[in-house]
Amino acid sequence: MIEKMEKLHTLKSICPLDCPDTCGIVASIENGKIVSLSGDKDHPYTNGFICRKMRGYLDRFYSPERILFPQLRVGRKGEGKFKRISWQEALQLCAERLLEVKKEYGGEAILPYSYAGNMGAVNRLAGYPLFHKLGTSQLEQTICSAASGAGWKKQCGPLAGCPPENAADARLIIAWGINIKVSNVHFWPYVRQARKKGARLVVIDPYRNETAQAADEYVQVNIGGDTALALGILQVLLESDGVDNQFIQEQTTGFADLKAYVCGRELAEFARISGVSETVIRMLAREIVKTPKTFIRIGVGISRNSRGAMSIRAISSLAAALGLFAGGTGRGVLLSAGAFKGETEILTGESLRTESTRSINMIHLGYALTGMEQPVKALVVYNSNPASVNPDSSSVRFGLARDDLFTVVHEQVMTPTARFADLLLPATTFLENLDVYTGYGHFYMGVAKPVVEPAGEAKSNFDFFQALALACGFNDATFHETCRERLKRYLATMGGVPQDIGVEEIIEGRLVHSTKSCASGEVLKSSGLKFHFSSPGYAPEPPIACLTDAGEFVDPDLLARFPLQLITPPHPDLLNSTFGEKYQGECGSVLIHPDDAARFNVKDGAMVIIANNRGRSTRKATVSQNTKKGVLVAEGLFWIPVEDSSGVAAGGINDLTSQKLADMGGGATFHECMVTLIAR
Ligand SMILES: Nc1nc2c(c(=O)[nH]1)N[C@H]1C(S)=C(S)[C@@H](COP(=O)(O)OP(=O)(O)OC[C@H]3O[C@@H](n4cnc5c(=O)[nH]c(N)nc54)[C@H](O)[C@@H]3O)O[C@H]1N2
Ligand SMILES: Nc1nc2c(c(=O)[nH]1)N[C@H]1C(S)=C(S)[C@@H](COP(=O)(O)OP(=O)(O)OC[C@H]3O[C@@H](n4cnc5c(=O)[nH]c(N)nc54)[C@H](O)[C@@H]3O)O[C@H]1N2
Ligand code: SF4
Ligand SMILES: [Mo]
Repeated sequence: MIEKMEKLHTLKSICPLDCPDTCGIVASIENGKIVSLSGDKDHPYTNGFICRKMRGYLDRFYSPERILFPQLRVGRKGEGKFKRISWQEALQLCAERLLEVKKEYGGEAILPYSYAGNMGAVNRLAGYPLFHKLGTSQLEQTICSAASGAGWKKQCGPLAGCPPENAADARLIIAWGINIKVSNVHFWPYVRQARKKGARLVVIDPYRNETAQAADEYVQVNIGGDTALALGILQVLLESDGVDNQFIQEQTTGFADLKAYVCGRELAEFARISGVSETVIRMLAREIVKTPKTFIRIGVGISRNSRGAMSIRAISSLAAALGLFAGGTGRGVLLSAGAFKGETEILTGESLRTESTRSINMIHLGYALTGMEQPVKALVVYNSNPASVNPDSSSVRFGLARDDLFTVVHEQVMTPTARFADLLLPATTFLENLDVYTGYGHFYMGVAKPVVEPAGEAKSNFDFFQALALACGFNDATFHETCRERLKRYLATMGGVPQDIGVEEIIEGRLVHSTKSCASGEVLKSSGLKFHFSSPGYAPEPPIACLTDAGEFVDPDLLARFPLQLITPPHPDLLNSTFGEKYQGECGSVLIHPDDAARFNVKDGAMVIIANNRGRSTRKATVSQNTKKGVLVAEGLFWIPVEDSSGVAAGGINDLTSQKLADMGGGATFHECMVTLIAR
């Protein structure tokens, strides 16, 4: 026993996943093996607990699915058959092929593809310097928050959100398009504390999600109907002088334009478009007026439709009319923290680029690999699993199956994308890496060091791309620096860090709280920043938050064939498609309203095909009043079943979603998808 105790020790780390909570994690290590992961008690926001996904992370870390060595494809594309090769061979082959493609077709024929599998700033962007040097096509990283970010920026400029901790003293918390109990679990304790003191939680969402089920009040809104709802509430507030006139006068511009628009329309129109009755809109406005301590937590999912950025613009305008940007006890509005910003050039090496090349929106990967002029000939994927997470994913698979495409995948486990690799390379996890992690749902930042040696021959993104750059014959200083050197250079430029905290201290594990949050009105005042209700810009973007068109939902050709709307929000046990390896063969369920189930002759618990003009996907039917008539809800990006139990080949849920873009920022429209049901 004593011997065992001596061998057990703990080391701190930080969760690398794309989750607003960015938790402090404690790894317990025994004889060189990690035996458990738990929440860091010293991290004020994590407060000692982590979600069940990450408590189970070691299953992934030590999984037989883990990729441990470089491998070369021997089977058909997508078959997933490989033979082991050495890193030296792999790097040489990779460098040769990329340089050949560049020589024959130009740098634009190479597409680097990455997203947020690893949120560490250095590793996330580690491929950029090499690809700038190579002069490849550039990737617009839009798949998650591009539309919401653009909408926020249009109204709020560089204003940060308010600290989530403020919510603990709120009397009214509004979860607007965010499933807190699933995708932001560390916000929930603040909700609980506030409710103990008498606060009410209102959830505004198209379906009664887990958070709505635990709320005091659930408001069922149409998908994309949030602008109408926010403006409807604002109209009622204006009628009863329920806005914060002092804040509007002192710290905003352009309110008169918005006021004229809102007061010039009928409440009935806002009710019809939002799907929320006039009575409920009035009730919400009354509740807000009587509780100045209101905190609005806005999700990102709300922006994944043709009116998505506008929804963010309208809700933030409502929040500004209420003066919530001034923060203060129990008050606030939070979409994304925006707490820290360093000089990205240090991470991306953009100045290495000597030729200007095309940009490809990552949402259009399927198109880029199939129909686009000037075809992509080499694809390098890291930090992402596009065969599962991209919209219209059958077009992605179709592209990945091309014999004339050279595909490199740097991955931790054998994902649906990895199966299509020509060259498959092993990636480390956060437990084997050095990096800095900044939260986007809170205002903390910290550095995590490796807690164990890399498994097998796995390399971090940083080490892989440094080695590949040298194999390509590039000799710039940046390709010779160590991860620690790059991290140090980056941290030295980080805005939001209090002046008395040094870089070495941060690298040694000091957790930093940002100086940038709108914690109180003083921060807003001292920064000299203002909220702009009317923000002139390029046409066709309207200067104020206003009603706009509903995209696919009003396309008569589609409505005639595919009468149901589908949304595909997160699942509690998956992080986008990460952890899919644990649920292979499972296709997940779909919520169907009883009236729709009756119409399409679907029985509860039966397998059902969801289909549209882009593809089809099989799920298990859950007939329930938790969604409304006409709206299907399929949680989770389960991996593509190669073949389901009855032998029907079908894709993942993203075979149904669209590559078309949201209203701003080039963001995705995952939650705007017309489908039909086929009973089986
Ligand atoms: N467990 C788990 N946690 C996650 C993730 C995960 O996959 N699993 N993903 C992570 C990532 S990358 C992100 S970006 C965040 C995303 O998390 P969120 O910001 O919460 O966004 P979504 O989950 O897409 O959607 C949240 C809610 O918005 C609702 N919604 C959809 N359309 C509309 C609309 O038009 N109006 C309104 N009012 N609501 C709408 C959905 O029904 C859903 O309940 O979560 C992160 N956390
Ligand atoms: N239908 C629908 N589709 C969606 C969404 C939705 O709500 N509905 N959500 C969208 C959103 S919000 C997002 S953010 C995207 C997410 O898209 P992705 O960022 O692709 O997310 P993941 O599915 O988590 O895949 C990340 C992959 O990176 C790998 N990885 C992790 N760490 C490392 C590393 O250090 N190095 C390398 N090389 N690989 C690593 C993981 O093993 C994993 O396979 O999906 C989007 N897709
Ligand atoms: S996924 Fe989110 S909640 Fe879970 S440990 Fe990571 S940061 Fe925390
Ligand atoms: Mo995301």
